[in-house]
Amino acid sequence: MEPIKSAQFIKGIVGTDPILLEKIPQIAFVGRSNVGKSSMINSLVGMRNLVKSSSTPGRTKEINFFLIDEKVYFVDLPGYGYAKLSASHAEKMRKMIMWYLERSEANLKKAVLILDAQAGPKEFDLQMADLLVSSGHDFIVVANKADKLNQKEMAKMAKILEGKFSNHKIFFYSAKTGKGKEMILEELFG
Ligand SMILES: Nc1nc2c(ncn2[C@@H]2O[C@H](COP(=O)(O)OP(=O)(O)OP(=O)(O)O)[C@@H](O)[C@H]2O)c(=O)[nH]1
Ligand SMILES: [Mg+2]
Repeated sequence: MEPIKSAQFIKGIVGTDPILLEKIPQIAFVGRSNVGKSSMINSLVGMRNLVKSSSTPGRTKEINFFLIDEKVYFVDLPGYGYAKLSASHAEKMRKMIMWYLERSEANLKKAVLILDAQAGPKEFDLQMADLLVSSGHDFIVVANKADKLNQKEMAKMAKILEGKFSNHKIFFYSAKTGKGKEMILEELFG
């Protein structure tokens, strides 16, 4: 699989926008706050600072569109479902995400449901999986921050994830080291 050659930030939206109706397909990165959605996009494209990421949960506040190799949009969504976020912020983000996935008529090719490989699947992740299924979106599961696990822990987590997401492809990834990148790029573009 060839590496991504170009990536540029196009715009951030908070509601309806002409970009949603473009023919260019979208790949959306969804998941709880702080699981590493923004970091994963940076790491997949090989640009450290394309997307702002932060150790403070709630970093991403808009639905951000990045044009990848002139042919697909990576869509970085805000996160929610994180205990340390204020209830009002989380609710606002929840509504925005629901709208994008359920009602915006976005040209979504695939969703990437990211979760924390160490924390494992949380109630939120399962709810998000249900939402993706009910809104008709195809998705893969990525357990990010796999650099925090040893082999044995990873094997154990793989079993748990297979139990919860039996109909979906599951990948371990590390946005920190880039381990797992080839397989994910192959899945998204191959
Ligand atoms: N060890 C490790 N840390 C990571 C990895 N990916 C992200 N992080 C860290 O996790 C924190 C959150 O990363 P973000 O990419 O901002 O997470 P996000 O899901 O975009 O968060 P929101 O925008 O708040 O929803 C940052 O401190 C990152 O450096 C990884 O693969 N391994
Ligand atoms: Mg983010």
